[in-house]
This record gives sequence, C-alpha cells and structure tokens, in this order.
Amino acid sequence: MALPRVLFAVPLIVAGAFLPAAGAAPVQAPTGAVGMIHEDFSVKEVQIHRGETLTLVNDSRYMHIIGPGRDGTLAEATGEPMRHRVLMPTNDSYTTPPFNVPGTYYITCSMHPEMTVKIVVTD
Ligand SMILES: [Cu+2]
Repeated sequence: MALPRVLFAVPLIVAGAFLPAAGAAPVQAPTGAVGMIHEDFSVKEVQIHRGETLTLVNDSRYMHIIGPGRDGTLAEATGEPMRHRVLMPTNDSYTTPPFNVPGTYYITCSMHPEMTVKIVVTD
C-alpha cells in the first residue's frame, strides 16, 4: 500500500526548520543582501531607496518561510511589494519586487518568531 506523500513531506519540513542541513557550508550572502542565521536575519534593519529591491539569502543551514509581517506572523501591508510567503531552503535566494512607496515595512519568518527585519524605504 502506497503512503500519501504528505506523510514524508511534513516531517522533512519540520526537520529543516529545527535541524541543521548536512553537507558543505552554505554560500555566504553577498554584500547588500540580507542573510539568515538559525532563528534570525543577519541584520535587524535595512535602509533602501524608493524603487529598490531587497535580496534575502538563506546562508544558514536551516529552512525558513519568509513573507511580509512581524514576529512570525505573516500579514500583507499596504505598499509592501512582497505579497506571498517564500520557502527558503539552504542556499536559496529571493529578491523582492521594487519598494515603490516610501515607508517602513517588515519581513518575518513564519517558523522563527524572533526573525523580523525592518525595511525603511526613503525617497
Ligand atoms: Cu526562519
């Protein structure tokens, strides 16, 4: 009897969040990108200009699910160009659409509540 694939997928995702991936060291986030450590981003705040994008790189050995929001709670914010959650396995990279509206925005990780980066967009 074949088992549903979800029985394998869920434990693997949970393991990815809380156990380090084995193998070679992850590629380091390039300058200007926001990196990730076990349960946090590499920085708490970034400043960019209107029209710029932000690149987030998972250079940790842990899986993350990032999206707009704060303190682990994903929620869309007016003017924030990132509108969906993104699964970030080790070595993955995500670049937001341009931030076209000046203001303060947040990106968090739904798996690690301490993980929030503040994005200040200026003219
Ligand atoms: Cu995370």
